[in-house]
Amino acid sequence: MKQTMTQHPIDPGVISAHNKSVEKEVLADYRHLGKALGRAKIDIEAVTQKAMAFSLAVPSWGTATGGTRFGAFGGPGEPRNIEEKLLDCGAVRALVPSADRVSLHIPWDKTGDPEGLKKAAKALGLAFDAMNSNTFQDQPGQPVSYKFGSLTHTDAAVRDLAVAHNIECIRTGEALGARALTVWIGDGANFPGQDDFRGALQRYMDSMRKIYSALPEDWNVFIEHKMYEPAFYSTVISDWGTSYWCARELGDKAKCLVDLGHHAPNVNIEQVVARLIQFGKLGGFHSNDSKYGDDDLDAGSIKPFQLFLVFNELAAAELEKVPGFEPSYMLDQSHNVTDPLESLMVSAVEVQRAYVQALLVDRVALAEYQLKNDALSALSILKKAFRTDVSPILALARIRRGGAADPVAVFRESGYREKAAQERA
Ligand SMILES: [Mn+2]
Repeated sequence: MKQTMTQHPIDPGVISAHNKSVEKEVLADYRHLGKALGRAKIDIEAVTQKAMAFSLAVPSWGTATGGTRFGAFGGPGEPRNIEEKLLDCGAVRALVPSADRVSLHIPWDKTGDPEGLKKAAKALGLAFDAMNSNTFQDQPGQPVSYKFGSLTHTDAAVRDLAVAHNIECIRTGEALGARALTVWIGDGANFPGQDDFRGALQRYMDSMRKIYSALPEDWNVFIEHKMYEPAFYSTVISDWGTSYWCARELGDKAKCLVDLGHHAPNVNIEQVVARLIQFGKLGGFHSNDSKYGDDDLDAGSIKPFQLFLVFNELAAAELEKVPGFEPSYMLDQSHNVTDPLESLMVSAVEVQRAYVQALLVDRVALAEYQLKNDALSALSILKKAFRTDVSPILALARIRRGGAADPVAVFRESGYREKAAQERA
């Protein structure tokens, strides 16, 4: 791996030339928005500072075409190893600076040189977010199979293997400077009667206690629930209630992770988020969007208002300084028909957009309308913030941190994909 001090996957000259060419318009739009917000007694500079401080992690696995269980149609220049995935994340980060962390998946991102990987990440302006374990696939040469489960398997030898793998993820993460482990299991049943519901959850807790006890002092473990798939009748960690119970039983370092696609259709996810905030157990997010199930579409592409409502709860908790509130924002998507890096950029911007819109909610007025049971006006307060086009704030926040006013346009102009296609042929 190259040991350059600072690496520029995207030529900074291309970014600054682009920014210069649109600077006048961005600033004019920004001033116009600043005036409108000023009338509502909102300081646009303070909002911009918060937008600049916003940070989210991109998933290493999101740099390549994910596909569906029916197949994947890969594009040119997709990364072949963790070093190339990291470089791709560096390209995203160069254009959208809020995407300044990477979430790794082991063993997909297994490395024999964590020190080198850490250096490479640092040179790209990246840090490592939560480590993700994988016990939903068998690896070559694996002595026992996860076909019928991992942490909850009926055979102790399989459970032990899955526990050991999670501990290996923690150790790798320690070497990389990560501070959390996300555990999602595919365990569950395809047929009624296949699983002993209570027995499986008991075995899960036995396994998780072993993983929990291997956590370093300043680490968290995030429990990610999912209603269905790959198991179609039931999953062991099916919903936020189960996730919450497990996290509470395990201890302070255990928290719940909300993947936006892991719920039944039409579940009120913002209310789930509010509950977890209230119970001090909200660990983080996997952002994506969906129409029917766990579709893993780009964040904000189908239900942007729902994303806003989720961030409305988060922004409220942040303003109220709810103790222990420090959620980790991550993307978790599968790209089928787009350039994966462009999708990651767009999603990173959309998540940040929802956050900034949520900062504009007039919470004093909202509380008054709630007290008066004026439902119509309460909704109008939320709609007013949601309808505000905060693009100039997002653009300026990116420009100030060295990113691009229009990330996708600069990415296409930079020739990064063409170059990758040549080098990774
Ligand atoms: Mn997820």
